[in-house]
Amino acid sequence: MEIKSATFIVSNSDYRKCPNGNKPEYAFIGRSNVGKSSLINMLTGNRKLAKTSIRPGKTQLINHFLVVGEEQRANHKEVTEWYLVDLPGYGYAKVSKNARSEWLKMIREYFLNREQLIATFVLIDSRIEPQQSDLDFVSFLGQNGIPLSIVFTKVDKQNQRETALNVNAFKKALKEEWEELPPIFITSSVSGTGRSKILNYIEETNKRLFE
Ligand SMILES: Nc1nc2c(ncn2[C@@H]2O[C@H](COP(=O)(O)OP(=O)(O)OP(=O)(O)O)[C@@H](O)[C@H]2O)c(=O)[nH]1
Ligand SMILES: [Mg+2]
Repeated sequence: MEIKSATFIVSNSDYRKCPNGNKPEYAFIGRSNVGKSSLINMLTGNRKLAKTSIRPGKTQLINHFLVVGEEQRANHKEVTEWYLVDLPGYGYAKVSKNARSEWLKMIREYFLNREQLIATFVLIDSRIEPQQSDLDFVSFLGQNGIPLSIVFTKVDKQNQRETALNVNAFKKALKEEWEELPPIFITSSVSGTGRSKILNYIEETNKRLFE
């Protein structure tokens, strides 16, 4: 997969106002500050595409970015168009209770109703042990039949052994509820770790959709 371009299209507070049409979309969700917007920038190779911040609570709406990619098929190259969708974080403690429940409602409605949603990346901070809010969100997606994969973020901030400990603890927690584990990616938006694996996964998914 080669990214030809990535462009901001629109921000919304309501899934009903998100772009029409049948382009597939891939959503990024996780606790505030986990690195969702940074990962979108890393994948598209554009540091300025999605707004990031050292302070949690930066992304407050549903943001659609249109990506034009060139993908390798059996004997030709194919240009494909799809969306990356940046979302606010869940479990962000520093906004008012009211704002938090509005965000959560907006997010849940998006996931439950958005027909163009093909797959969801649930981002988990690789530096910390399993958090209940993350396990709860994975359960919500799983119980509603929404395809997901897990993306561990910020692995540049520690050594591989520490990452492996947290990844394994999270897998163990997932296995208590699920028979089969989702795809798992290990990433750093600083070093670019995991970029080609995620883009390959999107390419493979697109291939099935566009053929
Ligand atoms: N070292 C390092 N820092 C990262 C990485 N990913 C994100 N960050 C930093 O973490 C902070 C939060 O990143 P964002 O991408 O804004 O996080 P977010 O999940 O979009 O946060 P909200 O929009 O607030 O929900 C920023 O200061 C980023 O620079 C990473 O892979 N490595
Ligand atoms: Mg963000």
